[in-house]
Amino acid sequence: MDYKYLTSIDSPADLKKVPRQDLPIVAEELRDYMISVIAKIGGHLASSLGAVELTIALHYLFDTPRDKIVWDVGHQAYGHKILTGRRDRFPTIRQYGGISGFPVRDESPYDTFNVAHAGTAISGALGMAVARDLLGENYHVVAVVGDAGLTSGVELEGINNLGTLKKKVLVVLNDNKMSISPNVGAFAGYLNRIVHGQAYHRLREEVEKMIRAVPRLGPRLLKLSKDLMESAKSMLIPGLVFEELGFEYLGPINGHSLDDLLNVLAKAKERPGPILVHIVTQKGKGYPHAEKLPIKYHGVTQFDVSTGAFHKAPAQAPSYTAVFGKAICEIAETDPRVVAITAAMSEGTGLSEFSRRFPDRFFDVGIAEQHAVTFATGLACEGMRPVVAIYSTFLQRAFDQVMHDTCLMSAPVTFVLDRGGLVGADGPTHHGLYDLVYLSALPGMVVMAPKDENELRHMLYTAIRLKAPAAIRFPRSNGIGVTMDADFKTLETGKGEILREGSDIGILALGAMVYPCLEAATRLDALGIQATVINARFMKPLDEELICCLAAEKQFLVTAEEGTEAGGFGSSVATLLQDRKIPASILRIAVPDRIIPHGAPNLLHAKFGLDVDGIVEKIKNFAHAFPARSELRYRSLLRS
Ligand SMILES: Cc1ncc(C[n+]2csc(CCOP(=O)(O)OP(=O)(O)O)c2C)c(N)n1
Repeated sequence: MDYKYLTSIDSPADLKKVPRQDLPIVAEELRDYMISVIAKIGGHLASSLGAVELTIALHYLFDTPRDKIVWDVGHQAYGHKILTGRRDRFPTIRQYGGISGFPVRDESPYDTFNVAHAGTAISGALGMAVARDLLGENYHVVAVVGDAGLTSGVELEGINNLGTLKKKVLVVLNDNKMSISPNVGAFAGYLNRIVHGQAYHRLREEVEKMIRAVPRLGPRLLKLSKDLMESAKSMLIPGLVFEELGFEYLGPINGHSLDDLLNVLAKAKERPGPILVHIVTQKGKGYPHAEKLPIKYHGVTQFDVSTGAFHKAPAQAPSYTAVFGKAICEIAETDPRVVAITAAMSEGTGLSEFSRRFPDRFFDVGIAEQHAVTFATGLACEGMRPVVAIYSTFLQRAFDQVMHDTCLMSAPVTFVLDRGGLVGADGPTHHGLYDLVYLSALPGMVVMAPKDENELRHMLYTAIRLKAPAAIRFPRSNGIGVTMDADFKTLETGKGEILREGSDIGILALGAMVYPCLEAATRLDALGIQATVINARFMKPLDEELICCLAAEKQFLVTAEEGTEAGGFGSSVATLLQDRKIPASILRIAVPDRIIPHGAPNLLHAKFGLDVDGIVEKIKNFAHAFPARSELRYRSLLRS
């Protein structure tokens, strides 16, 4: 497509030069550009397509970046990136060294707040508005929130606070009825009723039914009630709840009509206090395949623009997600106590099949990780065996609930943490690097990481049978391709597995690091370093006996984990040996304690020395640095 405007828009100032009646042309070009780029490199697509007109209207009307736009989640902000000077860099989005898939302050002054976890927009915007007023400044603050993000606890806390502080903040509610899958919950129902005016119509029907039941007076009263209801209509719909909470409410309006958007937002801009503009949009708008299958096009890999077909990678082993999804169904078939809970991620966490097969035992609680954990704990208190499937990064939000509710009551809740480790393109907000640390800090929590997809099945089975909270974390990847056992096994808690024996060094590997360490050990053989490799299985409790014996026997130990080095598995091993007064040198292979950028997982693994080459190199260098280590060790042991 030849662009009439897009190629000359390098900032919102350029956008403002476009005649208002031609803005739909910009919308069309923006969509075309987004689709053509994302088809080549993958990324979040459907939400950004739905927010195109809103993005144009906001930058057309407001004086950004002086006026602040705070996006919720930020996966819908691709258009915003393109219109704010990043058009040429857009093809690098989510790739190592390229621009981020989410708004990031360091990247652009137009990105006012770092986002990616849902629910933060209103709180962030309110903070900015309060700062603005305290500092005597004068600019607009706009929070853009999706209908699913709106239902998250943090967002509701923000609404609660904004409604009382009465600050001048414009909240745009972008209602497309979708989370990643269809939005769920009572609030979603309320928004739907606003859009369709059902609250009013239902009340009207109820009143009419009651009046008809009154003998004789019925017809006359009916006439009177109709008049009354008509005049009360504006009180009943729409947005009454928001009005009651201290907001002005405007809407619902068509979020794909630039005229409607510009008119209503211009009005909203002038209002003195909190105002909520409710716009209705379609996820995937403008790309028929995404309109039809918005869940599939929420986040995409490469695809063919004309057919919409995804480029399939050659068949590999099943993903950990898929293996979990199948295993929980198998276990639930024979154990009626098993229930599954997701916080708006049924597809991502592999629970779709469970939701179809066990609808009474499946709960999508919406973007509500905190509630999910406490709700699961309640279920566990009364005899159920809840499995809470949440991405490692999103469970961070429910840390207090895991401690205060699950752990303090020793409730048998199983936490299944997908995306443990480096997730790749989504970057720092999504890397699951902290779970091993934050979960193992909690008393009574059992923390496991499978070496392969077969072990994941046994760990799930084991966790569900434990009388304690347990967590299983695994990476966002395909499994190893191992043969699957027909039956489930209970693993002994806190016991590792010796996979290979070698006389010089001991490698303690956790989860996804086990196979790379095994391969590294084979390579080290050729360099004259014989390694024992242990599959640690448990981050907590540690296999103390095995670790202590290994430390006493070997020249040095290596710990390997795909998690942050600060307080992780390596630290736990070091602390154990220190406490037992066992002298040991430990090489810790882990992710450094700093913010890890986005980029393809294999690139990041190589960068931090977590791939086979990196492991070999690190061990080789460590061995060279301590040539006399073994003699030292034996002498010190003889002394003790
Ligand atoms: C705390 C948290 N949980 C889960 C997610 C995963 N997630 C990303 S986008 C999304 C749906 C957002 O829907 P909505 O807010 O309505 O925005 P839309 O994509 O429809 O524009 C979810 C659940 C997240 N980003 N943050």
